[in-house]
Amino acid sequence: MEELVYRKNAGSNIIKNMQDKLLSRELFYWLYFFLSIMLKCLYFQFTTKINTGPVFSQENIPMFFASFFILVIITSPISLLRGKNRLTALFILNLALSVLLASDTNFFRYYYSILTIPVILQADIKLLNSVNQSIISLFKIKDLIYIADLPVLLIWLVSLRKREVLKTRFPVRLAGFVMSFLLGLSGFLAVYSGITLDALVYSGNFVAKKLGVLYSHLDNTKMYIRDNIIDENELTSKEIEYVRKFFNQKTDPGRKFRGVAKGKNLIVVQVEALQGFMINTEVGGKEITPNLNRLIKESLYFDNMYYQIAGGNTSDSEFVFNNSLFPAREGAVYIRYPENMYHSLPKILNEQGYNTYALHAFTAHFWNRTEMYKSQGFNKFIDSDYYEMDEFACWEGNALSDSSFFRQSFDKIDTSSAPFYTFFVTLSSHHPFNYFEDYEFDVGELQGTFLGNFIKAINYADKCLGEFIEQLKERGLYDNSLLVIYGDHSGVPKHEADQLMDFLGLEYSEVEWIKLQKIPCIIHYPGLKNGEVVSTTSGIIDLLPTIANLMDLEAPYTLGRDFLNSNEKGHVILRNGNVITDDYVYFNELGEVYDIKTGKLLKMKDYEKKLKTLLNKLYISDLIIEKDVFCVLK
Ligand code: GP9
Ligand code: MN
Repeated sequence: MEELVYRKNAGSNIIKNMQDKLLSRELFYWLYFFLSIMLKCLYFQFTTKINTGPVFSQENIPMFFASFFILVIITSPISLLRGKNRLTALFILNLALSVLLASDTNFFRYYYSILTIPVILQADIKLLNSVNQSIISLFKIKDLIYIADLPVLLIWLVSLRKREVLKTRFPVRLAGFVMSFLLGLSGFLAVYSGITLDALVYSGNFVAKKLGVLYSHLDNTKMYIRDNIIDENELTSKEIEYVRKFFNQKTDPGRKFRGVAKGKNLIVVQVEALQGFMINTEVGGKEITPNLNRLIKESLYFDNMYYQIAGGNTSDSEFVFNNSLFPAREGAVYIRYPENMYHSLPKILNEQGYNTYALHAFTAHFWNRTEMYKSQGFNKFIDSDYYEMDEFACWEGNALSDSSFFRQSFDKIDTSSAPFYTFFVTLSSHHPFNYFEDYEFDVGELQGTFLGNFIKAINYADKCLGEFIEQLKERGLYDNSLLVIYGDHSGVPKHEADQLMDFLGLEYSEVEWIKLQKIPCIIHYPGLKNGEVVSTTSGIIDLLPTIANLMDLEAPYTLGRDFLNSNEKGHVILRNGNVITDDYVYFNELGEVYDIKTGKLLKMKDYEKKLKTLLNKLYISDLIIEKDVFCVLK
């Protein structure tokens, strides 16, 4: 009897031991899977430089946890599978994610964005091009990290016998699935709620930086499904008529300054992060922008112009300038709508026999410029490949200095056989500005601070613009061209507002802050000697109609207005629905209107009608961009 009990106990002990062994083996397999994929995700984030600095710095922690919780969500259904199927599924998932991350890495090194469904659908053009052109240079030995663990895992999986795997009943498996899914979801939502996905910096890369590459893929897919499958995206004849009517109703604003630069070259410089408050401002008795200040004295200077970017940053300003449309509602119009038909400034000038060039000494595919410059009609894009990288000055120290950029540019284009349009996009004064910390411009007590470095960067950009203007004069182009210089967007993010307010002697308020989001705009036409300051509230969107008037061109499909002629009150509509006018500021999210001078809250009711008319332009712009209206409205 005793022996029987002993045997029974021994038997259940053996079973229990076996179960424990199997459980620990299975747990080990899962753990191995998580460690391996997390390592690969982190490798992706840092090898692409989407994230920088110490891996577990405060900035990177949300990305780390978000990646982990998304991985928990993705793997949770695997708990439902029986026996060895679970481990096989984990292996397949490991393989699939590894291939995805390796492809992302290669693609990112070339196109500066992760793979998205539209890109995969265009694989023949984009991916194969990148494969043909530089697969070997893109691949790095350390990328083997993506596949290094797979052979061992495979051998292990194949040699594993069925009885060596933990057997569980369905209710246990179901509980495992539900619990892990909920854990993943709640963990992710907790991280997500702590992140401000500020619309102004929204982009696939920004999402990947903050919430990891895995979530960025889910986010892209969600956007794709919404735009292409759920949304009824057909353009209706009613919509075409609506847009047509809107443009037909536009009245001729007037003829002041008409044709003062007719037939002349057009030289435009979009300056990185140049903000209005830098102009005519001194630090320790020295002007920050002496060259621009000098140019202003003999130019039209617009001191009340705002940038209007959304998710496409620099590229949005380029788009707004060249098309007089608003940026896309979400993401970058350059990336999301490159195949649309646009009535862009280069196209208008091409029709007049101009040669049109976009110049930017950076990787051509950044912001999808190669595609978008083509869509906008630029005859040629002079990108970093055209330049000798002989001098660096930029945020990562690896981009051509503005000085060298300007010095080399005119030798790369035809300036004699026909009038030309050159669209320069500078780079040196790009955030973060610590590259300029040791640059010789005395900023006094601001030395070593964010603002101090920004001021130095702008002082450097101004020096290069000074050299550029000298060059224009030496080449005889200054008196033969319409010169337009403007800033693309702000350089001081809101979290650095205090220092800026101190520097300018202002007290922070939302109204004061929005008033600081101005960019300077300087226009010089041949023969203009005495400068004039134009203080009408305006935006970059107004530049195309204004230039069209100065050059005696027709630009019927523009949403901006010629602010040298318009009899409307000055105003600008921002992409987020905020409106700034000569008299008031409307904050869209708050639904509140403030007096622009006194900062006093005004009665919303008095402005509702006017605002509705103004904001309708955003609707028209979205229709045009999202439904490619210009494809039929030519
Ligand atoms: C690089 C540069 C980037 O091409 O234009 O500018 P950003 O959008 O980051 O300001
Ligand atoms: Mn920029």
